[in-house]
Amino acid sequence: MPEINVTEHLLLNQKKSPMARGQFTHLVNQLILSFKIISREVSKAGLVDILGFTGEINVQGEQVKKLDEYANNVLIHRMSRAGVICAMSSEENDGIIEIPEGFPRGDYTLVFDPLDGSSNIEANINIGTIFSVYRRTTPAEQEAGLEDILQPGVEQVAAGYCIYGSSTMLVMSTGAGVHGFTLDPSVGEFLLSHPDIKIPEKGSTYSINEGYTHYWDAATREVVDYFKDPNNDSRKPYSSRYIGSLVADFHRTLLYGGIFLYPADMRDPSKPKGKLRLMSEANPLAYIVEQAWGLATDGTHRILDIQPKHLHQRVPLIIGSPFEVQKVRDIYRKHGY
Ligand code: AHM
Ligand code: MG
Repeated sequence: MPEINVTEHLLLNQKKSPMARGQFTHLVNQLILSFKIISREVSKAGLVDILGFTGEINVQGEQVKKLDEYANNVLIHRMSRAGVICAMSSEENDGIIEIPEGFPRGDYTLVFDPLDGSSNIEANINIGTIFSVYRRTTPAEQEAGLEDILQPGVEQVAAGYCIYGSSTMLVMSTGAGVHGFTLDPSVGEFLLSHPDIKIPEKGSTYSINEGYTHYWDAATREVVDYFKDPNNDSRKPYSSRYIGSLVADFHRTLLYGGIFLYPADMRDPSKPKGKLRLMSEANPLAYIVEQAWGLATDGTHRILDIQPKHLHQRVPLIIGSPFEVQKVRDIYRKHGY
């Protein structure tokens, strides 16, 4: 296969996806540079004194790790000065991130989780950056605001994630399929390694934090029982796989098929909607999975159709191969969802 990088791929696919115009290409190039910088820091994390907590608590009430903060700063700094974004939102920041005075504004808004799965950093487990790009909805002369960001996932014009692991890989879609690019450190470029990814129609693994079984409702318990049942449609139990790092669990599910679930639970009455965030986690992965012919639901609604009400809204996430996601929807429907 001739070596081709992300920008070349975008330009080659211009007909299928009209996104490869100058401003959008520049946006992707700035994201890529941010991912390379974050990847460099992640890969030397064991070598420098960058691991550990900063001692601060982020807007979700979790302790902030130094690498999360680093990744967040890289993305905010680079993307707010790129001249292509008019407003941003990060999982680590309470409100909307405005573009500093004096820098040009562009047509796009960006939502990101700078370093998902960061509780796994010390164990050398894959972590990743997740992102979504939208086009602004308000007139360009106006200062961009919340409404330019709070759009349903179906309005995304691009989304993806960069996974930092045994190799660094960018998986993204601009609405014309899903393509994977692996960072070749010897040339410093993300090269096309996984063209046109399609999730298998049916898989053989399920992925859920089963430690919370006692907090689930009857429908979710029946769902998981189905996957473990030797008499299910596959006539054998599914294998259980759970890393606890969404990007890693999703990436495996995308490539091998099967299902990932983070359902609602009764653990914390203040979080009745699950743990994962609609804007920075569920929407971009739902966009990717649908572009790869998979499905994503909150149990009742298609994730991409949900109208977000606030930036850090949580949502149950059930995502993966069509067969398994449809099965879960059927069981939930039977329980009156
Ligand atoms: P984070 O954004 O604070 O890293 O939290 C999200 C992570 C996901 O990567 C993962 O799927 C989930 O939390 C795991 O949660 P749990 O430990 O409750 O299973
Ligand atoms: Mg996260």
